[in-house]
Amino acid sequence: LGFNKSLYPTNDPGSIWWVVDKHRPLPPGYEPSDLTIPNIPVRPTKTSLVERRVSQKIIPDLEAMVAAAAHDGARLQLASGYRSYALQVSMYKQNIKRFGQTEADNVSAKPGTSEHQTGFALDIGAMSRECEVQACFAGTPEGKWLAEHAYEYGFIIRYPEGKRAATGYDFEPWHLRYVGRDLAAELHLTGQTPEEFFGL
Ligand code: DAL
Ligand code: ZN
Repeated sequence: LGFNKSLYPTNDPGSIWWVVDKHRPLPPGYEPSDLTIPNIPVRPTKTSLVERRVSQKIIPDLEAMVAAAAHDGARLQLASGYRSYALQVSMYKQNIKRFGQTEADNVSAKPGTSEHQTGFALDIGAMSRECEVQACFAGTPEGKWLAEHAYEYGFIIRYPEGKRAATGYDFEPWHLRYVGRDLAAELHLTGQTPEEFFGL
């Protein structure tokens, strides 16, 4: 029995298989209609609640994942969920200031092309704050747990190491994208990005 690659559309807002990247921007002004704050630990921050919301579609599996991780001693925190177009504008500008245009484009999405705007992506931190938003997060207990188990809850490490040609971005072991359990398992098994798997 083969995997049905056309079960959900990859080009429709709201589809859990919606692929958003540098070549596939969101519709102008897109905002998910079902943004909700999940019941999981959040990274203490001065920023508004906006960042803590995600699409309701991912919440049951997100809460189950964080609980399972805690059971295994990995203390996950939500660092950043949904990001509006306007918020991405300020983050992208900050990154250009800090890193310059070329490097900023390897780590940060141009407004209107960020997966965070879909409501299906989130950045995870560890309660210890160790290696926050750095590649070395992959070596923390939380980073290792995610690499091993996130797919069981429908999440993929969206920007894997060495896949910049396919994804457009450097390794981000903290950035998860919800695609549902079936596709996440398939991508985990094949080691492919959504772009590679769907031939986009
Ligand atoms: N850091 C990811 C690529 C974003 O800005 O959406
Ligand atoms: Zn992210």
